[in-house]
Amino acid sequence: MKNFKRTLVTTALPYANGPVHIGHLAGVYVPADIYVRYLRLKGEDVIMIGGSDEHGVPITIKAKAEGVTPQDIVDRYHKIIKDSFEELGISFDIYSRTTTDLHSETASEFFRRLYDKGEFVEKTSMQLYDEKANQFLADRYVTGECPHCHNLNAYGDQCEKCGTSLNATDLINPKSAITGNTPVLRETKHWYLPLDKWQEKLSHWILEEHKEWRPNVYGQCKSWLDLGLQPRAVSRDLDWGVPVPVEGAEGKVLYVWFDAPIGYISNTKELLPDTWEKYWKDPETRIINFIGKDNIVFHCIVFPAMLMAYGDNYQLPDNVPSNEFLNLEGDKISTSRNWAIWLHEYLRDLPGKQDVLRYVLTANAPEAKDNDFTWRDFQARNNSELVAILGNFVNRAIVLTHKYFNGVVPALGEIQDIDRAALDELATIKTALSENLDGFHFREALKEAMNIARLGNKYLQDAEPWKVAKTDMKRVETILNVALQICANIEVAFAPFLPFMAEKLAKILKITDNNWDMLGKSDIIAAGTQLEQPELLFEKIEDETIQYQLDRLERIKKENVIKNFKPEPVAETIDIETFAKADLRVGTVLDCQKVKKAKKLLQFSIDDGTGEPRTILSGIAEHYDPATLVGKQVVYIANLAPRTICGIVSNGMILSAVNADGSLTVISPSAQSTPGAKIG
Ligand code: B3M
Ligand code: ZN
Repeated sequence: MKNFKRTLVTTALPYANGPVHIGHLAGVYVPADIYVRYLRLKGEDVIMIGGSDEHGVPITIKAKAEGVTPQDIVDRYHKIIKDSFEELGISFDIYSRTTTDLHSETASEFFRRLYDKGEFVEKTSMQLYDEKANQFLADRYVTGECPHCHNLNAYGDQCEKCGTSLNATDLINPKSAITGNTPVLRETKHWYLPLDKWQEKLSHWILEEHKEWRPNVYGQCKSWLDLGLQPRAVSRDLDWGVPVPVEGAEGKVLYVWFDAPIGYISNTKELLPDTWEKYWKDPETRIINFIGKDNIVFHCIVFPAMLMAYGDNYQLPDNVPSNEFLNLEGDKISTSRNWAIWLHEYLRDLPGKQDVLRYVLTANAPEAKDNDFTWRDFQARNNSELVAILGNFVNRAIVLTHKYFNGVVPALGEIQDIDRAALDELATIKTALSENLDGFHFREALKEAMNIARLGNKYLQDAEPWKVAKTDMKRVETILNVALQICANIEVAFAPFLPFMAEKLAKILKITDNNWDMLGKSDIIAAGTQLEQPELLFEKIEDETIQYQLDRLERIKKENVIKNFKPEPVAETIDIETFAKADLRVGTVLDCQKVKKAKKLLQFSIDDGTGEPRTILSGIAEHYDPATLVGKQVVYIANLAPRTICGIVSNGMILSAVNADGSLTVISPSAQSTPGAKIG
């Protein structure tokens, strides 16, 4: 591997149009933070750059919908995102935003230089224009019929029903989302970055020089390159963003995907006004972009092309670790359907459990394929791994030291095979752990760290200090010294993954100067050190806590069904005579029972005013407790031909509404009516 002097880690800038959720965390921020903490422990020169992406059309749409300004929206979410990252221990050196003056200047200058160098091509095209709102319509602002599946509510950039990506001009019957008007086509001028010009360089750089990139990243790049790169527009007709710094470009801003990656540069400048350039322009800097899989093309193709066009020694990323997607309880995470676990809500509902989330998201990280987060798995990993393996071992070692030696670390005496084996194993684990971290295999790395705790448990189980204590206290000294060195190894190994636990443990073990070199060693804590009192590192998560979260998701699912309910199309038109043939009546329920051996059927006995009870069977047993229906009034079809079901003759049909979620509601008159009264 090439030798680098320093590392610049960037993390995708989340859009400030909503809070961040576990999918973002698992995909980008938790792995990036683990990596950066690891390099810091190794004493390397590393900075971690983050920030909110505050431009783009979705922010303006949200602002319009709420009747506030786009700035109001981004102020709100930037704060929520920044605070929640901090609380989760994502250790950015800077978390800034793209609405700063510094960013505007940086992005403007970047565009202007490319413009002056003749790196853009100017093109005019026809775009949809809303004459009532007096503006061009971004693709998202247009809805209409999908030309492929004829979904009537497709967006101008994509049909969410069939998944096809579209141009707004493809839509049948387009409508402006701002005014509802039918837009017209108008000519507009934009600047395009000719990616085709960079095709060869990009192909060589990625396909030849970066075969080590994750297969998902490499594969996506390859298929883009194989298709042949096309010029891409880098400006938009919009009033929210960095204005295009060219005369005659009024009403035009930089496309959000042009300015957002420049945000990495602006934020580095903001952090290090005097020395930022060495992180971007020195070939001895290694640049790593942590991103989600939907951002691959922008980071591996578009932004590198921008950097090459700019020149001035800007360096390209050395690696672009991108994860696949994390699903939630079997369904795709979706902001619009509120199908997510929002970080700020997690922190509110499960206070003090930052490390549990970090652990579960890493253990389940969607590194090679999409993965699923479930609350049951979250609980199981906490209870049977963090509590039962890690917490339990550390606690036993420290409690025994207090019990036998008043918390003073005993000396290592004569070493036996079992001690040697355990200590040797630590060095082996260190190698595997470091290799996995260097290769961005965080799941595997975490498993290796956990192996130290497993090793500790096994060691105590085999060495049995509680038994040996009856005969040989000298031997107990050695056993506990070894056990405590294993605890100290846990402290170092987990520091990148579970920083809150590591800090607590360091306090108890009196480790003040943490570094990766200590890992694998068997003399981290000196004999004679007075330990602090033990403290539980993790606590069991009870069923109620999990049930509360599952109930929340269940509620959201129901709300979504109702929100997305589309009434069935109205049936074929009939005339009044046809309708009048159906004899609808009101009746009072005299009795109602389940029909034996028929899961769905209830048997009603109805007072229909004739003095003779009428029997009607109805398939609503799964929706009603029959006892609750007795005494109620219902509406039934009185002249339906009798039918025999399960040996019972049914004389009519009771009317029910079929609701969005499939439940049935029996129809009743709004006030007491006469049994047998005709409806019409
Ligand atoms: N805001 C897209 C996203 O959050 C975009 C990333 C920008 S990284 C420069 O998925
Ligand atoms: Zn479609």
